[in-house]
Amino acid sequence: MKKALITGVTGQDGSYLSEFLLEKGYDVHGTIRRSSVDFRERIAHLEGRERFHLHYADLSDSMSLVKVVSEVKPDEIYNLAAQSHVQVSFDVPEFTADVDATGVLRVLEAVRVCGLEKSCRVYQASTSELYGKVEEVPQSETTPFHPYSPYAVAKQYGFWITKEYREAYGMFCCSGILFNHESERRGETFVTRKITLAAARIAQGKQDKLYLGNLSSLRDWGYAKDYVECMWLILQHDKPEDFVIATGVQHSVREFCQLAFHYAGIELEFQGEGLEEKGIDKATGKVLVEVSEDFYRPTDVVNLWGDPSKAKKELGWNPTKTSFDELVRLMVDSDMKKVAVERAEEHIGMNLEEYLEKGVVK
Ligand code: NAP
Ligand code: F7E
Repeated sequence: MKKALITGVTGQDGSYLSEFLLEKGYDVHGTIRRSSVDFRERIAHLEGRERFHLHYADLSDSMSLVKVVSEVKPDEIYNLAAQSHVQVSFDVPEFTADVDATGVLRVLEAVRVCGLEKSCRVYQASTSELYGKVEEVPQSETTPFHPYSPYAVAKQYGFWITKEYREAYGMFCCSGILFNHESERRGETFVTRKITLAAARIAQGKQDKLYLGNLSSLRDWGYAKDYVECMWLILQHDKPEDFVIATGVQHSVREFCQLAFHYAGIELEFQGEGLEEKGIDKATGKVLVEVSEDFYRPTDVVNLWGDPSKAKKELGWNPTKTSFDELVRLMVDSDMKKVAVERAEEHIGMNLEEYLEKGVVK
């Protein structure tokens, strides 16, 4: 039975990867951080399973990493842990560098200190943010990097140190250069989830308006569940190499917003430009989306579009398993249910007849 160690197991990708590897028969070990509140929602359904184990470790604490690597002796490590929010990285740049840059070095060194450099394969969660102020469209493995945020600069170190350990020590360590991938489990402050949750709340009368930043920003959005398969494929490949993982299809934040509201039953029309642009409900004329400077970044990456040809050809991966429309729909459906449950809970004092009569749950 193969053993995998996942750092960042409580995150969006960590939870899907755990499910994927358990399904493949792996013994799955994940690292978690101590927190005053419980952030294990995404993996709660896996806790207690025979082949699923949790360990405390932090990417800023090398000893904790050495300890977990020496205890588990994994065949594969998936280093997913990171301060992953680009806008937040402008507020906490030093912390971001410690975790997203030096943290990668700590994981690689832990493997060496434990004498596992010949047996343990390492996947590094790299990012399309490395292309930043893009120098080529679409972006592939040969496109030059131009990181454009403290997050991207830290991740660029992670990318290069992974390559360095591969070349210097012959380790099987690779980076997946993943473009944005989303899901029902996406953190609520990333733009897609912020939109689908707001669309669901507005449609059910729980929110009046949604404030966003740059509506013209372009992204190549895929489904996280499809992308974790690729992380695994990269480590099963016959040679250690880096891969771009993307759908090859690009949309704007505005388009995402329009489609999400459509699936929530509201047809939006955008009028105006820049800070004055507004998303208006065609049926009622009400302004539901406004632009706020608060969500603009000092430097923003505005044109990400990936070329997944290499992953398609060499890993046999299908980049369009879940289409953009399907992704938006499944996120909206999930948030419509979540909001309906929240509303039902608020009415918990009601008797069932009254409850159904008032149409609380549709
Ligand atoms: P996420 O939901 O934000 O999860 C990040 C995980 O890292 C969480 O489990 C978090 O733990 C953990 N973590 C944060 N700081 C840590 C530290 N100091 N020590 C140990 N663990 C720490 O991110 P995601 O979307 O799943 O992304 C996974 C990885 O892929 C990240 O490295 C991200 O930068 C990268 N990536 C993501 C995308 C994307 O579109 N999702 C694209 C390209 C690359 P807590 O739960 O305790 O906070
Ligand atoms: O922003 C614009 C924003 O925060 C996408 C991380 O997983 O993917 C993610 O980083 C775009 C940006 O993701 C709002 O300016 C407009 O241009 O959803 P996001 P991100 O920055 O692309 C990459 C690949 C990673 O590696 C990261 O870990 O949307 N935008 N209005 C907004 N963004 C947010 N968050 N909130 C807004 O209100």
